Amino acid sequence: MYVNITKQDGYAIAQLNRPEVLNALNIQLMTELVDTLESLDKDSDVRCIILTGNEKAFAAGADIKEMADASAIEMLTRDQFARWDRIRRIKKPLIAAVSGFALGGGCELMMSCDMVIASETAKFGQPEINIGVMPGAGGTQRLTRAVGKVKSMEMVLTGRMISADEALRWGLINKVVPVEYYLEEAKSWAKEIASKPPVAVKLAKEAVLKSFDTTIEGGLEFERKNFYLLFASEDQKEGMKAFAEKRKPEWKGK
Ligand code: DAK
Repeated sequence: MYVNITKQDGYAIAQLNRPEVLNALNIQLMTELVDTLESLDKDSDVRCIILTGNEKAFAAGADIKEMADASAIEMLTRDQFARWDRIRRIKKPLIAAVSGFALGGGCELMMSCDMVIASETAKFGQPEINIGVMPGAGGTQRLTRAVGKVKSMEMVLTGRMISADEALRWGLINKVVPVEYYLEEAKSWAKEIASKPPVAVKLAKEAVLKSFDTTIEGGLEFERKNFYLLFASEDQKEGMKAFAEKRKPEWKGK
């Protein structure tokens, strides 16, 4: 098994487990990962998902040895994009807890998550240029949206790694903590999100993601519809009533 799962306090942790090659993302690992995320997405005990690796590596990229001899047609028929695309459709919040290397496909996988907690030892990069290719799983698009054109160009064209502090300053990640605490910090974020009304969490995530592929007009309209829809939920009635009664709301998830 290349992905370990644990569940607690309303959230799940999916841990990449191919440490001998710094969690290089081969097809088998990606298949297991996507299947795992989809099954957690359907699991009503899980309201938030942490994706992590180990202290040395979140993931050092796609498995270079696995794709080294592939032809363009083999790459095309392996249809790896279909697998990566399924991550984009996960509806529950995904938090990446990153320590060590997050490179190439590893950095792209991290950017497919909704939030990122990193250890001080984390290193981020899109080094594909150094092996004769370029980012292939969203790197040129998601990185540019996260850090802007010039910094994205710097990372993609030089292949240089950046530190956790730089990544934080550039807006690529949410928070940096000492290496002993990165997973604990991610768990505390996951626990907090798991305590929120799940339907509102789901529709809010959907609306934020919508901003990546729509005009401001279309996005605002989408947001408004999701906002109205929440007035059909029992949790909206409960949340506003509890506020007025100065008590803690009790969410039903409907
Ligand atoms: N693939 C395969 N093996 C890898 C690997 C990788 N990406 N990264 C590390 N390893 C393996 C090493 O070969 C080594 O294995 P052995 O030699 O022990 O058998 C082991 O992990 C430990 O690595 P090192 O000995 O190199 O460890 P160091 O601490 O010295 O160096 C390093 C760490 C991260 C700087 C170095 O390993 C490194 O540069 N790794 C490669 C980083 C890289 O170039 N990553 C980008 C890969 S290209 C797509 C989706 C995604 C992608 C493409 C298409 N589609 C949807 C179609 C993504 C492409 C990529 O990510």
